[in-house]
Amino acid sequence: MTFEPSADIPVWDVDPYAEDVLIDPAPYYAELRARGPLVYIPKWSVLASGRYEETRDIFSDHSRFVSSRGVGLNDFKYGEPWRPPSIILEVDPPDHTKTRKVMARALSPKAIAGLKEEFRRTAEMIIEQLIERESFEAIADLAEAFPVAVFPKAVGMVDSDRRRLVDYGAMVFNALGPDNKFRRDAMAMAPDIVPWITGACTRDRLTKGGLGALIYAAADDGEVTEAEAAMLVRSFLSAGVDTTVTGIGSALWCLASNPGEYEKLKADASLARPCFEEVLRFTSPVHTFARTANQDTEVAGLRVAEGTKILCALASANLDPQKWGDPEIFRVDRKPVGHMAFGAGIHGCVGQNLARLELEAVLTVLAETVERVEFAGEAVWRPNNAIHALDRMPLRFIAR
Ligand code: HEM
Ligand code: OVM
Repeated sequence: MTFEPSADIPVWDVDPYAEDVLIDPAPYYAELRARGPLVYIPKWSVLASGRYEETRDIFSDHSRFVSSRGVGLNDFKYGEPWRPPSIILEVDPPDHTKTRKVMARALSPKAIAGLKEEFRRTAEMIIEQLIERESFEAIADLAEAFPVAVFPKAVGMVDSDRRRLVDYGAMVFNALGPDNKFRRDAMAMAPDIVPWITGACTRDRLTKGGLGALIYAAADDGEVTEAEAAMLVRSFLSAGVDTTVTGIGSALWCLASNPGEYEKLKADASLARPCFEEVLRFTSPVHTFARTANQDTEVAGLRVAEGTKILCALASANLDPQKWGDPEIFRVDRKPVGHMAFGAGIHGCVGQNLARLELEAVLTVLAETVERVEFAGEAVWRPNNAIHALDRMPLRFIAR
């Protein structure tokens, strides 16, 4: 759908989904913020928001800026979704309220507290082996290896498949973009991966005592149907792997790039959690989620017509100098309260406590056992329509 944007909104002939932008987005974000609170991008007939204040306002107003028309470029009102929509991410209240409650309970601090020791033991085992090696491939051997070792087990999956879990995440996030090369390449994997994912979500594929079983317990109580429970387990598998893989990869990249900041973490391992928050602010694993205006409205005094998609560049909000002092500087003790990497408002990441528990384990063990984190080759980014992630990163761990 094309439309005429309000005349006071600047028009920018840019493709936010071009490979060079996805790989190195900072210049795009800087110009997006400089051009105005909203810009119109004719290439995809959408608005984009890159400043902190407006991005936060849009995310905080779920009644005007809805998720039920999809949180990517495709407007579900007109275009067919590539899979049955998520019953938590891609819905509005009141539908959202019920499923959110069930997911929030399964991912509550209480429900996940028992995972801490296992996360720590696994981080110790993996990092111990990496210290022994001259160098290693940090994305495969740590960023992927750790979540894939702990997360499917926490969910209670009886059989895990690293490649399919990681590739499904890449698909889900690439699907939020336009029909470009990245989306098409990801979608080519669907016939292999989607049936496997769907099959992994049923009650009989999940052990007792896992997070998946907590969702099925809600089905037993009549809070959700059996089919809805399966869809919520699918949400775990959609949102719970690539995000933390990216978080770990980007944390290692931040620390290898800023040895002085790694020294601070080593001197005080209790900085593990604040360090992760700063990694999130600085790198924003999910760089963009969209909303759709469900009525004629305004943002920052600019007219926004019903049906308009707004790309909310969370990564840009997290680098906005109007909000953050020296946003281009990575500081492990910044404590960036209010960052947008987990979103904001009613859809704010329901898995954030679990993500923090994972990163706390990795960063604490790192600080306690690794003297120095060094690049052993060039770090290369992997373009994805919604995730800003490393593809490969050779590293060396020097033992403490
Ligand atoms: C929602 C980011 C980890 C499950 C979100 C949203 C963001 C986000 C930005 C908001 C979506 C929106 O407003 O449209 C991240 C990041 C993570 C992470 C950066 C790790 C570093 C996880 C994990 C899980 C998870 C580990 C599952 C265990 C979800 C779910 C939603 C969500 C189900 C939808 C919530 C709703 O719509 O109410 N996440 N996430 N996430 N996340 Fe996460
Ligand atoms: C889902 C889901 C939730 C958050 C992120 C995500 C785009 C998917 O419920 O399927 O990835």
